[in-house]
Amino acid sequence: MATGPPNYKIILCGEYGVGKSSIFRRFMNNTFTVESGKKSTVGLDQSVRTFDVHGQDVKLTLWDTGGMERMSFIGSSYYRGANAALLCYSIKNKDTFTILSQYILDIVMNAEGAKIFLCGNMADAEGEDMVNETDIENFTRECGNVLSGTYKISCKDNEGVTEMFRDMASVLHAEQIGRMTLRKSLNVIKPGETPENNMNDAKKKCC
Ligand SMILES: Nc1nc2c(ncn2[C@@H]2O[C@H](COP(=O)(O)OP(=O)(O)O)[C@@H](O)[C@H]2O)c(=O)[nH]1
Ligand SMILES: [Mg+2]
Repeated sequence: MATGPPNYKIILCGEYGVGKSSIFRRFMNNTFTVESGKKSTVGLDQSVRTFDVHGQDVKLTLWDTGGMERMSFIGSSYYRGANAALLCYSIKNKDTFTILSQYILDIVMNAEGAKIFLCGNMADAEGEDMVNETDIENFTRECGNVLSGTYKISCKDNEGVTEMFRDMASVLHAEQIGRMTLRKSLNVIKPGETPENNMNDAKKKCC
């Protein structure tokens, strides 16, 4: 079986215009453009980057929506097998924040087991009716333990983007290691064993 660094799939979620493609471009080749609008390429975009997590290579594959923001347009392949969803909003647009619970529903329904991270983009912006700390605290409380991380970034100023992905890589990998350790300690299936003969062994031991 092919082995290599673990690879975690992350999907970008959130309203049109919050900066998902800008996050994607920062991730892919560390660029920023003021251009908005739907992608020129058709379909979904993916990019892979490797991060160092405590001396181990961990790959993240980031998926962008290609301009089809809602589940109904995007299709289930986008969500399928996702290890994480980056729930994006624009700090300078409250509407993109208040709608997030709908996106959480999409994620929970279509990407079972995916960890959800909250990302406020456009931290460089200044204005009147911005998403503030109280809004974020209230939302985080309402979400209970649904959120695995909360970040504020600026794609424009390149603030916090790499740190965010490094943290996500570390959280996702720690969870995976935890799951593997648990499986090992439960001794569910030993190498070369099938669940059936493992059961038979257990029966032999107890009878
Ligand atoms: N001021 C500011 N503008 C940004 C930032 N990130 C993205 N934008 C702009 O917001 C607009 C929408 O970004 P885009 O990445 O296309 O959003 P998407 O529709 O969610 O993919 C573009 O004009 C970007 O240049 C940011 O951090 N700060
Ligand atoms: Mg986009």
